Amino acid sequence: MLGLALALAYGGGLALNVVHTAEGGHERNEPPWVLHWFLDASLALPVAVMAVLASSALLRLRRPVGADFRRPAAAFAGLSALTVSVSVALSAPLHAAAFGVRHGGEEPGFIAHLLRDAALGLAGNLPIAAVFCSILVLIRPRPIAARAAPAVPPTSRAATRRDFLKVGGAGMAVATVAAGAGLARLAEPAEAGQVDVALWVNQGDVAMIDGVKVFRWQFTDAPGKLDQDGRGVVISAVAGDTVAVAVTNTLDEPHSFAIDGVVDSGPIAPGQTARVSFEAPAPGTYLYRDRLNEPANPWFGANRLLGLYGVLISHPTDGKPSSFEGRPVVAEFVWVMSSICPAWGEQARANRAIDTRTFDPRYFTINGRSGTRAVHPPPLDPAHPHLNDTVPHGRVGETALIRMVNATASTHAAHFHGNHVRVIAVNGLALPHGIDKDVVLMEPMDRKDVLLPFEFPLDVAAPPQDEPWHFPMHCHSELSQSAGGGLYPSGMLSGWVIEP
Ligand SMILES: [Cu+2]
Repeated sequence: MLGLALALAYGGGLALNVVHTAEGGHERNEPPWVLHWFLDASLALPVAVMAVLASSALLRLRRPVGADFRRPAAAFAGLSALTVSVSVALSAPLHAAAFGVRHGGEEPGFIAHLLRDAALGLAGNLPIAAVFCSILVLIRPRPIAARAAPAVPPTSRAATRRDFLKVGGAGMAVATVAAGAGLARLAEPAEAGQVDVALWVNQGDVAMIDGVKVFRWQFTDAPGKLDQDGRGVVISAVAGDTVAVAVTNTLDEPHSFAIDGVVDSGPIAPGQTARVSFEAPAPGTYLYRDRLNEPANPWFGANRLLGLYGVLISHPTDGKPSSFEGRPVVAEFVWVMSSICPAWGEQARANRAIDTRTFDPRYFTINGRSGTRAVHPPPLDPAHPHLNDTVPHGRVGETALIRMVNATASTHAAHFHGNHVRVIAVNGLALPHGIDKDVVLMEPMDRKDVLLPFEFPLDVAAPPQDEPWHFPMHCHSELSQSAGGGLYPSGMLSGWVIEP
């Protein structure tokens, strides 16, 4: 805006100065021509800046959501040229009085003089503004107008400097068991029906980022299987579906399968299979877990902390989880936060009772991966799409949904750099208008659904056209930051990417 004001003040000033000189106008102690132009234009600059700012404010109020940037730019150019011309012409009598201006010919009347100067200024300013704003459009062709004037005003918008980004997520096929499913696109709405799930309670060593193998328990989707990425099996259903789960306990001690307020298998003896059936609850994100070895406060349930947890997604019946200011969510991600304690793993390996006083998690993971393993996940493999499920990515104009679930016993705080996310559900409670946050607090066992809009921060003046932009996401919890000693090698770290 300062650039445009400069161009208009000095360019338009040139036009006026040329005409006044040509008709033989004079001031007392007139300086040389070029210097005169420069001085007059500099005097006009504050007026021009105010006029350009006023034009901008005027347009911002009326800028339609979703409009292309070219129209606002053209309107801005035209209006700025007009307001600057009129303001400078209005200030001319002041200028004339101060510097003793004499026109060469007959002195025109005030109104005639004003109109003439404004018209002259406009003739010079319009082409300048047109060129200036064409350059603006050329270097920034993305539709920034869509960032303004949300249909539903978020509570924190007025207070935030940055605009809001959409969140993308790993899409689950609706009404299927998405065992480790990753970045699928959202499925079409499905009929309510039956979802059959088979789970096995297994155990074994899981490799950490530093090569250390930690003994873990897991719900997996095949006998004898162990998921190295440790997110657990994601059960995906549509609200109202009948979900039938068969849980086989292959271990030497009882385990259970439970979702608070929905289902509880009770203890499943070693070698036994329990069959439970329940109606998929209201749309949202749920944590299932082994509820055994759990004190009164379920945060510290030992069997869950040893790895026996997973996520149930209940999709809305219309298949549309939400939208971000009218822009539909195109992908979903599931982030399961877990804390991994090698000491507890050894006690479980030795079939000893867990000594809860020895809980000392050395790894904090998202979908089983910590540190740079989650920031730079393995290349997307069609056979294992979940291997890229920690880094939401999408194009400008797209929105993604991240379903965050905290399976740890500690509070975590996911800080999204680059933009805000909109929290649309907290522990099953839908927030109709959402709450915009750049740090999402996750208490133990919390489930929060957030929308991430893929939009550049407003302070990125000219986003690159042909390369992806990466923004970090990191956990602010000190436990996670310094886990295992050091800075984040074993902590929760991730990111998101705007693709070209
Ligand atoms: Cu931060």
